[in-house]
Amino acid sequence: MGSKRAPFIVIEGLDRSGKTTQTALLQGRLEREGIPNKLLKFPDRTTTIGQMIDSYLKSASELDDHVIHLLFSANRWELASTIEKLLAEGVTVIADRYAFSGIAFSASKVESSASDPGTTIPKLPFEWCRAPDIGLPAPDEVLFLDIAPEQARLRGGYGEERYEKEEMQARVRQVFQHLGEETSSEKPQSERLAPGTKWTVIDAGKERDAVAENMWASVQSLVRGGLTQPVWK
Ligand code: NYM
Repeated sequence: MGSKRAPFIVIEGLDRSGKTTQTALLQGRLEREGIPNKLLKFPDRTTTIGQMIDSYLKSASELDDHVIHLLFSANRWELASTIEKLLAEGVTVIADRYAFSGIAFSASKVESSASDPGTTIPKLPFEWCRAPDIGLPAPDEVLFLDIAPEQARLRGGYGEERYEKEEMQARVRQVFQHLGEETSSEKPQSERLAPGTKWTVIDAGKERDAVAENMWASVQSLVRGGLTQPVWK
């Protein structure tokens, strides 16, 4: 009874965690299994907002930290109704990054403390970073591709974009780990950051095919079975 909807799966991770390769492999697997799917990538650099984000990431423009955070969130809201529509039509949605990246990167920006210049303090409070994404369709599962920043760097170095520095990546990893704990199914649902989201840590330091297998093992029953409950918000 009741029609089923498709699941929403998000892939998160540090820069150089293999996330884009693994997202493509997961999509290939869904194709081979005959499962209708749509791959989204955040930021979506094709929209007007996305172009502003792209320019900021390439350091071609400067924006206040609050402004860029809100643009990243707005860039997700631009696709919120599309995501819900696809899921209702039975199309599995895979997103390469989502709101968890939004929180992790912005909450990792620091400045030196005025009272104690030797220490750093966050530029944006965690709760402020979280607020603009409240109410977005929430994923049914997040696959967090976990890798130590030192190991990520050895994979050919970070690129030229903003945030691609080892100290920043180390802070981002800590915020991701915190988000994972807040999303953990061990907590009562009322206390979780995303009540219906399953958070799965995937060891991204393993060899490519092993990572792909672990990801598939984690999501296969979800994508084969579909869901009856509405999309989490
Ligand atoms: N990023 C990504 C954010 O800072 N906030 C967000 O909301 C999202 C979705 O943009 N370093 C950062 C993480 C990355 C950068 O992502 C671009 P990618 O996957 O390299 O295109």
